[in-house]
Amino acid sequence: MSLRNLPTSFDLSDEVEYALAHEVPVVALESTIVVHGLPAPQNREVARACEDAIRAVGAVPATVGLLEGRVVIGLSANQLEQLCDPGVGAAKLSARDIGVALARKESGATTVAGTISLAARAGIDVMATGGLGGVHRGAQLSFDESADLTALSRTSTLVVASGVKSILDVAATLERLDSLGVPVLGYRTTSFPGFYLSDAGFALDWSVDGPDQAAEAFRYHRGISPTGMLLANPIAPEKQLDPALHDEALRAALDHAERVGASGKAVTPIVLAEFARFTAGASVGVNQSLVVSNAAVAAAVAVALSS
Ligand code: PSU
Ligand code: MN
Repeated sequence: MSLRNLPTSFDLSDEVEYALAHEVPVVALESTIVVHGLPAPQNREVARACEDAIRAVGAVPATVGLLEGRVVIGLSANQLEQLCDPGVGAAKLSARDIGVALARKESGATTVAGTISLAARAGIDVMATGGLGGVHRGAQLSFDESADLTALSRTSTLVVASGVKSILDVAATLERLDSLGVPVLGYRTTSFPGFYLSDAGFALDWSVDGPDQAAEAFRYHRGISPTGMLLANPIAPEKQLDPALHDEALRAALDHAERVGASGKAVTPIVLAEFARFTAGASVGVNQSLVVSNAAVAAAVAVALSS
């Protein structure tokens, strides 16, 4: 991890800079989930709760985003507030968008793909999110597959997520992760999590019993492969969304996205927002608890990696 070779467009918060220089474990967080994935005011609560959960385990949170043409690793609450300001109009930035956005001095929120690309450049090995992006339903015609997958295939980062979003084609996404050489490890489970649901109904080849085993597997993996790793941490069954409500909401949200003609990067935010409306906010509460749990697990793995 070299702070010396950072591009001049990077600004690290003092806390993150200190941590990286002194091998204090750091966990990257994305800003798209806050700006485009969750409604106000819960989005601010989630951001704060994730940072608290990471600190509680002895790691340092580094929320990533672009502010006026600077890459910020370790956004302050005020900076994140700027990104959430509708007046700022922060774009949703995947990995491919960042160079152009920097050239135009823009502000924007980074997706998982964007976040791991930048975090890895700064020497951060672990990231937490809610649900990874993946292959959308109907992708055989639309070709809509999240750049999160390809970014994970070329970035040596361990991402902790509750599987992939259940709005996706989960089976196809697992196949793509296989093709791309990205290992999927169940965290204390042998079944792939289903984002709002504890179990998506797919058996996993590998499972770990805690942070030490996860860190050990990632250490060996990165020694022989350039790809990242997905650590799949399910929401506790007693906290999941009611499965019947989930299935109804899913149908309604996908129908809604089709009716309004959503395409490209607008699809995921529109489907998640409609999911929240249909479930009267229940999906937001579930999303909130799973992402905070993922942040805590990511921090524990970062601590294990640094010891
Ligand atoms: N996890 C969540 N909510 C979200 C996301 C992840 O619980 O909104 C975001 C992440 O930024 C992820 C993005 O990278 O959704 C995927 O978007 P797309 O399908 O357009 O690649
Ligand atoms: Mn897409």
